[in-house]
Amino acid sequence: MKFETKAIHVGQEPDPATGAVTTPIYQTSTFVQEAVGVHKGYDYARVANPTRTALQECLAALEGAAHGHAFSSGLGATTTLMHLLSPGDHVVAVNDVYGGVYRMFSQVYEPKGYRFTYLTPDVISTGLADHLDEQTKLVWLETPTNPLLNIVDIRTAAAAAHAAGALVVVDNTFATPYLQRPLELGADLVLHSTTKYLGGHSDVVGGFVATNDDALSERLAFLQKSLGAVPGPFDCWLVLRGIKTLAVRMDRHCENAVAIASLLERHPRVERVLYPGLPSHPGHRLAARQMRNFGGMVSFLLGSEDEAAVVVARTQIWKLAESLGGVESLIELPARMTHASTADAPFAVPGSLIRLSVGIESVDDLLADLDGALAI
Ligand code: P1T
Repeated sequence: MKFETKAIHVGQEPDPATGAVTTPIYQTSTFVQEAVGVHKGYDYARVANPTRTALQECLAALEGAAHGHAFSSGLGATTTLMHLLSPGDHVVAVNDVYGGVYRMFSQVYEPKGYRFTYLTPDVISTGLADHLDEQTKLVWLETPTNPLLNIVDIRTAAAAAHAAGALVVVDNTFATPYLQRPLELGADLVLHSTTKYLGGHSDVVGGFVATNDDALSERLAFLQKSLGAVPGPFDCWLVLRGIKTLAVRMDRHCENAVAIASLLERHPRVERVLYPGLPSHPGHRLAARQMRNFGGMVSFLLGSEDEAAVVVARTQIWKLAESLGGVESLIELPARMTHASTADAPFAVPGSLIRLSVGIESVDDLLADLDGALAI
């Protein structure tokens, strides 16, 4: 079965009780038992819920994974993964991770005795082995990265990590499984903020982890029910509905993004455009190898932070907001918004950086609005 068909059908057989074509929202916290321990596979909704099961099966299939676990948010998924580790363990992470992940690592886990090393995407892609030690349990990758759109070589990094006995997690939020499948490239775990492209409509917060490793999946199911960062049935249903149109949405996000990136690259006020689909991007060839297309996120640098702050407040169609991956176009200033928590890090994002989440509106309207905001 091809990707588009799986997205619509896997885990979503018509409801056996009623014939409902669309997976019902099983809005229930508990399930009746015929006798103690005798039930239809569900006893309490923190442990499992049929709407969540449908989402987990569908999204796992899209990632080419045997197992999937849904969480209350991307950070809920991250917290749960961190419980695979213990104080004293060492994590190597790409240095431009999402600001919220950096905040969790540096302000929650580091004070508890976990060790973190942050490496540039280039070092991770070419010289990771030199930075791993006996305590290194996890290599945390994001590719493309948020917000600098750097590309990390998943296959090379996974080989180095595995040689040192470390697990590899890829946060696949920016690419989605339609554009990139990290497990096929050697990753052990794939993580998503389903809040973004998977939900696709900026109306839900959720997270997800997939793996092909039976033992890891068993541990994650245990952690999912024991830590309790689970999504509600309606949230699962919203993500499941979003996923059905993922392929067509991503095609349009990519098509619009390349047009926007090309306009920005020609614009005299723009100092630099960061989009892996541009041949000028240092990760372009690698992205072309490990991704189907280059995604809907574009970042660019203006001359100063003040100029950037003016531009993001001037667009009409592009809404000034955090988050990404919805049908509507968003614009933001990472240094003061999504990535403010990296301000003290050596790899703080430049103040003059503007990040775009390119939506699926008419590209002509998007180009005109952005061009207008950039006019002096
Ligand atoms: O917001 P939440 O669902 O908890 O997901 C966190 C997260 C994890 N990974 C990546 C790559 C992300 O981009 C995010 C959330 N990011 C934003 C809110 C943002 O605007 O970048």
